[in-house]
Amino acid sequence: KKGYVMRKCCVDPGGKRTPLGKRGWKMFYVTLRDMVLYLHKDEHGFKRNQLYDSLHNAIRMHHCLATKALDYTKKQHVFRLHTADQAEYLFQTSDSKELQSWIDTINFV
Ligand code: I3P
Repeated sequence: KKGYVMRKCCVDPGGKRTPLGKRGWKMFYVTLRDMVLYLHKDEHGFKRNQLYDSLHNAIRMHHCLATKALDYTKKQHVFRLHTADQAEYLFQTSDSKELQSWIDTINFV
């Protein structure tokens, strides 16, 4: 699965709250492959900078959990991703169908 999503970092790996200045929403072209979620700057980056991107912006999906972020009301179609290393991210998708599709894909990889 792949596509554009918005991401917000809430809790960094290790469980500490993401510091102010790094909590903003940012757009990524996301691909899910071999149990790893790769966050690329855009589709172009997906093709050209795969290694760089994968080293710097990859989230291992093993023992991750994606749930609808019903408590986050500032944006629509948002899910929360809890990772095995205790990080927490919010991802905004384009519509409710995409939201469910990302959640199902992540939870059943
Ligand atoms: C953050 C940015 C986020 C905001 C976050 C800010 O600032 O404005 O959009 O989250 O609020 O800290 P920065 O880009 O300087 O990190 P929301 O969009 O959810 O309000 P927060 O600290 O309450 O998460």
